[in-house]
Amino acid sequence: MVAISPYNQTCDCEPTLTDAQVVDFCRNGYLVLEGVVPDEVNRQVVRYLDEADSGLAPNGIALESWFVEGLLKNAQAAGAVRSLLGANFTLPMLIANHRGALPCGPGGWHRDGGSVHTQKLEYLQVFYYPQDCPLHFGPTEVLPGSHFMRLKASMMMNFGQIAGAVPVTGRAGTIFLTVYSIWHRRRPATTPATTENRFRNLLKYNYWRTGPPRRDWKWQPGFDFNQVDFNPPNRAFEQFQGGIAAARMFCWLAGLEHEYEKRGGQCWPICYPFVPKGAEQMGIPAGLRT
Ligand SMILES: O=C(O)CCC(=O)C(=O)O
Ligand SMILES: [Fe+2]
Repeated sequence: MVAISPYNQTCDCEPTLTDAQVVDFCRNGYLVLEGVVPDEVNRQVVRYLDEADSGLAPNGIALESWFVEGLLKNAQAAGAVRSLLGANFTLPMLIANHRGALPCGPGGWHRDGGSVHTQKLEYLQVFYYPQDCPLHFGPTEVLPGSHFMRLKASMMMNFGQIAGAVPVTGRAGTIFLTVYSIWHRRRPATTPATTENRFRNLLKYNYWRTGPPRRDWKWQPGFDFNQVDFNPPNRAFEQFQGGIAAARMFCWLAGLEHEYEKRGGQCWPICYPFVPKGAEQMGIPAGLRT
């Protein structure tokens, strides 16, 4: 073991997300990178969680160089984090494991403690499955677009199946990035325990930004922000409100917050289906004009 604690360490790499992918992250509140961690690392993680620390906070795993390189600095995950949080983001310090013995009942809908509702994306909450997590293993379920929806936790807990919710299934090595305040819950795991698989493990950790936001991900030349749908897919919002909130987050990320002005009514970004190609919506920030 090499002691290279990532505490307070920063990381930089090339951004991998395009304008369209950053828009999608703002609308949905999450992004899935399926099976991006190599099997060898996944197996090492499971071994660590079975043999070295089976608790809820296996922070010591972040002292392992194979974990830092294979997971925390994983090329695809770090490229996405770099796109959303900018250069020199901090590596996670706290590692949580939502480890459930199989089979297992569902969790209740919630957003995690300490959430604030804001257009600012100062940090990301990232989840990782070291084993395959199909539906019967009880994946985490998220409600796309819910990172902007306000509701008291005590009310949210009462919901059962919500139309438009998405179980994030994935094969071993799947990482998904979320806006911290997204509504989520654990799906029931119906599969019985086997000698090989007695638990479903789910690691969770945060990356933080260290600099002001700028549009320094992968630009798509000619990308027309007048023609973009910012609305979350589930339409659970009052009409247009989800899209307005997502566009506001996008502007903040692009460093254009001072240019974002929602004057109300038929103003950017809500007119996209009706705007003729080449025309500009009222109120589109100058920095996003074609
Ligand atoms: O176990 C799950 O799938 C959900 C976990 C959860 O709620 C959390 O990590 O905050
Ligand atoms: Fe949670």
